[in-house]
Amino acid sequence: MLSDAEIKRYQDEGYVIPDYRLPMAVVDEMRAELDQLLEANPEMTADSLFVPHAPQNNPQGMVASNPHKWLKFACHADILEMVADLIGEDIILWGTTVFGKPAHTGKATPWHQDGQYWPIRPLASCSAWIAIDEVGEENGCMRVIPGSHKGSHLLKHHTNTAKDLTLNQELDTDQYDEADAADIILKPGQMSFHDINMVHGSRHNTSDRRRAGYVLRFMPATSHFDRNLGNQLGAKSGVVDFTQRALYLVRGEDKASNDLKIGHAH
Ligand SMILES: O=C(O)CCC(=O)C(=O)O
Repeated sequence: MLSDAEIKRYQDEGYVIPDYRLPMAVVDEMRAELDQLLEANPEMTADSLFVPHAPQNNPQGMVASNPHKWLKFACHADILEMVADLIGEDIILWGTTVFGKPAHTGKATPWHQDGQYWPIRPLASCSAWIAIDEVGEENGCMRVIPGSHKGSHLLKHHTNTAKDLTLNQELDTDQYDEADAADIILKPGQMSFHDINMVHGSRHNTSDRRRAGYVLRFMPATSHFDRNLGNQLGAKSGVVDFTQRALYLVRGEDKASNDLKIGHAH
């Protein structure tokens, strides 16, 4: 599905926005599902809603709303094709998050590398960030530091528990140069893919428009999802529990003795 140039861009820069857009019917369905999810959880903000496709894994206390629909979106055939182009044919879907940044009050996401949070060894994962709304600079699009994944190691983070942040592990400011940042501007249905080591974050949303994205986390099934390590990392980041996280083998074979049974709904 991806061109050679798109694959090379992902390898060289750590991210790519492919020349692809989900059909509007799918985007409309996703937006309607997000409305329902928020209706079912009136006490929650849309800023970060974890694992809507497997809410039984969610320690946030989020009330489930059509998880099978969220799983279906995550397994869209075109998306899996593109992910296979980037990380190979053996693929595990191990997480999803809605980053739904409301208008006016939307939280920022601190500069970070995803690998700081995740119990995957060797560290390897590709995120698909799908725009549900129109996403631009003014409503707090994701920002990336192109090429920052290249060292293939984790940079120095500290804990920041400020209430206006979606996540609490933040890169030390001497670990990156914000002047190098690129904005990820997307139309509804467009998506970006980013590597687990890439430095990224986003600003607050002070605009009149919501900025919702549905993010899918895929790992190559040649890596292992280490639940014990997950325990330690989850305790640090506060909002996630990896011990019961359901792993869905969505393509190919598991090559790293992953537990594909724990946490699945009956
Ligand atoms: O949506 C955002 O603002 C942050 C997203 C993010 O950090 C991620 O998808 O890894």
